[in-house]
This record gives sequence, structure tokens and C-alpha cells, in this order.
Amino acid sequence: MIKYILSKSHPRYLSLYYRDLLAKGVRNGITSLQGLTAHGRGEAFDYLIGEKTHSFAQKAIEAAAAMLLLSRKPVISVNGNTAALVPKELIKLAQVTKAKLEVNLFHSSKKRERAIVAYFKKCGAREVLTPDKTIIPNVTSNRKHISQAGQKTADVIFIPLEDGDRTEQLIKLGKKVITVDLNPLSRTAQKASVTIVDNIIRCLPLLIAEINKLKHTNEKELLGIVKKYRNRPVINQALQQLNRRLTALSGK
Ligand code: PTJ
Repeated sequence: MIKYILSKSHPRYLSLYYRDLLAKGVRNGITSLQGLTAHGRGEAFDYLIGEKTHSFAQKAIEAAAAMLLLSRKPVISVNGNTAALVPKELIKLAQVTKAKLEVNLFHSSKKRERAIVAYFKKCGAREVLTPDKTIIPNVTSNRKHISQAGQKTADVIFIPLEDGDRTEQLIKLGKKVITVDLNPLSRTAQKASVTIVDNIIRCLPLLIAEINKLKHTNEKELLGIVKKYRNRPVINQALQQLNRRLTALSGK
């Protein structure tokens, strides 16, 4: 292990801190090596949007909060990156929405699944589901392996940090999918019911706060928020933000 001093006064302190969390995740058997490169992709988009939560993300967060509060059976899908970066926040989100946590891995490994479950339990989770023999049809990757008690019977599934074909198929099965992805062009971002284009680190505390704000709102009003929400314009606003920022930075 390479040792270095991470000073809080370093201008990229937070970025270095979260990279270290992921490297630790790899060492502890939670995060895949490929997870490090996936994080780099996210970081690049974060740089481009200006490393802040924009109004298009806030709009999506409000819709996601209402959708989760209306859900009869929400499930939170966990991979090796989210497990390393935001375990406590995901547990909190599961508590405030009464959702089940379910491990779903692209680079699937029973050993890593067990390590993630053990880590979540250490962080305070009571139950974490893992795939059984249930499968999502027409999904080509390992992400097709799900659990009967979780994703199979869920109505709303929270799937952060994933560029894949699972979302499209889950939606074909009549489920709603909420994602968090800094890349508005990922397949999951494009196909989800609600796409929060923001860093998972910034987004989860905001989502939890929004749920706490809306938790006493009546069903009719929550339905109104969900019905009014349109995901395509929100994705387009994220793309326009990238365009605007690059145009401004290039001095045009
Ligand atoms: O643990 P596993 O085996 O399931 O693997 C997890 C990764 C993330 C490696 C795997 O799911 C994967 O390859 O991911 P993708 O398909 O590259 O998609 C990850 C998406 O998350 C990309 O579109 C990134 O832009 C985005 N992303 C990465 N870090 C963040 C992020 N979005 C929000 N916040 C981040 N911190």
C-alpha cells in the first residue's frame, strides 16, 4: 500500500478522499478494480458540470422523493462503488423509505457479494438481499441475477451508478427506475423514469432531506409531483449545462 499525506487544505481534497475510499473498497474486497475506472468516468463528468448540484438535479430529486414515498415496495440496488462510497447514506435512505437493500453486481462474485453484505451490516443495515435463482429476462450481463423478495416484486427500484441494459428491461416489466449518474448519456440515465444527474455523494443527503420534507404530504399531492415530472427535459438540461459550461470556459 502506498502511503501519502492527504491534507484537508489540498485543493482537490474531497476528490482524493473519495478515490481513497474506493481504493480501500478494492482492498477490502467490496469494490471491483473496474469500479475505479467507472469512478473516473463519473469524476470527468463532475468536472464538466462544475462539481455542484444544479436545478435539473433538484427537480429530479423532488420527483424521486415523491416516487419513493408513493412506492409500496421500493428496492435500493447496491454495487461495489456505492457500497464503498455511501453505505451509511444508502442505509438511511432505506430507513426513510422502508426500502429493501439488494446487492446487484456487474462483475459478479459470491465472495464480493458476501463482503458487501457484511460491510452493510457493520454499517448498521439489518437485512441485505442477494440474488437467488430469479432472473430479469433479456438482460445480457450478470445484473440479470436478482432476488424474488427484492427487485422481482418491487414497484420502484433505485439504481445509482450504472450504465447498462437492466433499467430498460425493468421498465418493460412495469417498474419505475430512479438513477443517479453524472453521465446523462449512459444507457441507464437515458432509460430511467427519473435521472438525477449529480454526484451520488452530494445527491443522497439532498434526497433524504427531500423525503423528510415531503413525508407528511398527502398522496394526491405526491402523485401530482410525479405526474408533472418529465425526465427527458431534465436530461436535456443536463446536456445543455455541459454545453454552456464548455462554451463559457472556451471563451466563446
Ligand atoms: O460492483 P460492480 O461489479 O457492479 O461494478 C460497479 C461498476 C460501477 C464498476 C459497474 O456498474 C460499471 O461498470 O459501471 P458503469 O457501467 O461504468 O456505470 C457507472 C456509471 O456511474 C457511469 O455512467 C459513471 O458516469 C457514473 N458514476 C461514476 N461515479 C459516480 C457516477 N455517477 C454519480 N456519482 C458518482 N460518484
